[in-house]
Amino acid sequence: VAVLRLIGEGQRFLVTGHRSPDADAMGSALGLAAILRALGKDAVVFAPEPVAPSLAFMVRDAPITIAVGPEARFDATFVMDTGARELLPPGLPPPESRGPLVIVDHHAVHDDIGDLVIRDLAAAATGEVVLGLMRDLGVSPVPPDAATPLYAALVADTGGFRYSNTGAGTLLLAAELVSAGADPWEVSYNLFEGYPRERLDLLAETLRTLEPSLDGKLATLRVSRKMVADLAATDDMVNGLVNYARGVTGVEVAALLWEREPRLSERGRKIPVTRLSFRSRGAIDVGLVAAEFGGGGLRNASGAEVTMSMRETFAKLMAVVKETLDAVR
Ligand SMILES: [Mn+2]
Repeated sequence: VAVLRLIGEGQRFLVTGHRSPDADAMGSALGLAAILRALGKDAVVFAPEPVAPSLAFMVRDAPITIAVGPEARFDATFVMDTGARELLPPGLPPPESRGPLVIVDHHAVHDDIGDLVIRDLAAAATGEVVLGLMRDLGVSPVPPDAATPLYAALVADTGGFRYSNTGAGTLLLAAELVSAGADPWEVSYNLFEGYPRERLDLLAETLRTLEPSLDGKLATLRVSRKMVADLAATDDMVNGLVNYARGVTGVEVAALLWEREPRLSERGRKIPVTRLSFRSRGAIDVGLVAAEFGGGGLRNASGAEVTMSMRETFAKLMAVVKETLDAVR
C-alpha cells in the first residue's frame, strides 16, 4: 500500500536490478519501467554494468542509464530481485538523490535492506511480483514494452517452465505476456541457445572437470581464470554451466566453483576469491547451503563468494553438503 502511494504521488523513478543482473533482474527492471511509463510517469532504468550479450534482446531500444549524476533527484528507486546488501548495484545514488529504496524480490534468504520491501516468496520470479504490482496499480493490459522482459524473467527463473517453482499461476501470467506480444522462441533462443562459439568451448572444458562425490549425490564443476582466458571466453559465459552438474542421475546438489581475480590485502598479499553457484534437484535447500558460505538464494538455485582457494572451498563444500545430506536422511 505504501508503495502504491509512493508511485501514485511521485513522478520520476529510478529502476535497477542486482549486481551482474540476470534475466529476472533486468527483465523485471525493464518491465516495471514500462509499467510506470504506462501510468504517465518517468522511469529511468539504471544498469551501471555492461548488459550481458544474452540479455541484449530484451533491452532493444529501451533507454539505459549507466551513471546517475549528483544533481539527479528521484521520488523512489526500485531494486529488483535483490536479497543481499552486497548485491546492490555499484554506483547506486545516495539517499538524498535516489529517494526511498524499494526492494522488489522473491528470495527467502535476505538481508534487512530497503526502506520499503515487496517480497513474495511464493513467486517463481521477481517478474511475477512485478506483474502483481502492475495489477495493484490498475494497469491493464500488459504494456507492450513490458511483455518480452517480464516473460524472459519468468522463463529464466523457472528454467523454461521446467522447475518445481512453475505453478499454474506462472503459466497463466506467461500466457498473458504472450498475448501482449512476448515471443516464446525469441526469448528461449536468446536465453538457452544462440551462444557464441567460445561459450560452447568453455562448456566442453568445464564438463571435463565434473567430479561426483558423496555417493554421487554431490557433483562439482570447476572453472579457472586460465580456462576462461585461454578460450577467449567472457565471464558471463559461466552463467548456467552449473546446471549441467545437476543433470547427472542421482545428483542432489550441483556446485560450480569459479576462480575469480584475487583481492589484495592491505599488505599487498593476494587473497584468493572463489565464487560458488549451487543447484538442487529438490530434496536439499541450497539457499541454506549457500548461507554457510555467506551467500544466499533460492531453494533450488543459490550462490556465494568466498575468500578461499578452490581447494579450500571444495573441502568446506564437501563438509557442508555431507552434513546437509545427513540431516535430511
Ligand atoms: Mn529471481
